[in-house]
Amino acid sequence: MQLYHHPLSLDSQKVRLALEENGIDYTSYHVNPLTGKDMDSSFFRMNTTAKLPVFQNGSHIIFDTIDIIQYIERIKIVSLSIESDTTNSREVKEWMQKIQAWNSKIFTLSHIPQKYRVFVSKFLRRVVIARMAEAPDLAGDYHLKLKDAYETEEKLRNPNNLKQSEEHLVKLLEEVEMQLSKTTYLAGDEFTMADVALIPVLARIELLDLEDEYISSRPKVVEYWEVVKQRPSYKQVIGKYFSGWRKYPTLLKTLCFVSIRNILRRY
Ligand SMILES: N[C@@H](CCC(=O)N[C@@H](CS)C(=O)NCC(=O)O)C(=O)O
Repeated sequence: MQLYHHPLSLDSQKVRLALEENGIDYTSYHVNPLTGKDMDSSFFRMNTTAKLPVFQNGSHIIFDTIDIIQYIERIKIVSLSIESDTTNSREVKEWMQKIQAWNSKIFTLSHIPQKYRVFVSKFLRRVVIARMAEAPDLAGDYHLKLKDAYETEEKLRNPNNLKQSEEHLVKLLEEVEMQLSKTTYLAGDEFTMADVALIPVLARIELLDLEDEYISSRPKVVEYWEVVKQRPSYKQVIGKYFSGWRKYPTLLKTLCFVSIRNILRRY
């Protein structure tokens, strides 16, 4: 089994947490979207949305995050010949869908200093144009990615889009706070894939230094966040890259790569 992912991608983090929690071995391929690796024709041919993550098991390729997580759970159930626990699977799925409905893109990009954002997005547009020249048969799909990039820039110019995303996140966190006042974890007193979907959202808030606004005012979420951060899966998937000072070398590495490529005009 292969997973194409990146530590910075929220949906990749969800899938990697699911793999770690279920003890599933897989071959890991890092595809850094900030350096345009997702635009390499070898990857893009398989996945013309260029979105991460992509999970592959033989000829079976899955692009949807929830589908991948459910597939991973099924692998575990089959490989251990255990009874499928359906007692709270409806709640788990509902929570996963609710969390998945919040799109982190505008929220994240809006909280990155504009000079870095503009610098990286200009670089990425040049990467797409260079790849298009290398693989003309994929030009139509590369064009869609360029269009998408311009539309995102446009959305970022309208403050209503950020406002909507913030309101959506607040509503989600309020529901989570209410749930956590009744149960230890999101879908009951056991850790489930619903928690796997939520953890990267909290990690994104922390990465952007927005805990005071979104986490600290919600005591149950604060308590929960401290508990789940102790899990080996969190440390492996997120903590290793983003805990405290660690986020600086992780982000700096990408920025250096982009700067050097820009100076050399190598896209
Ligand atoms: N197919 C995925 C979408 C995954 C997705 O949106 N991934 C983000 C990273 S977390 C991405 O790759 N974005 C790049 C882009 O929007 O161009 C799903 O709905 O589960």
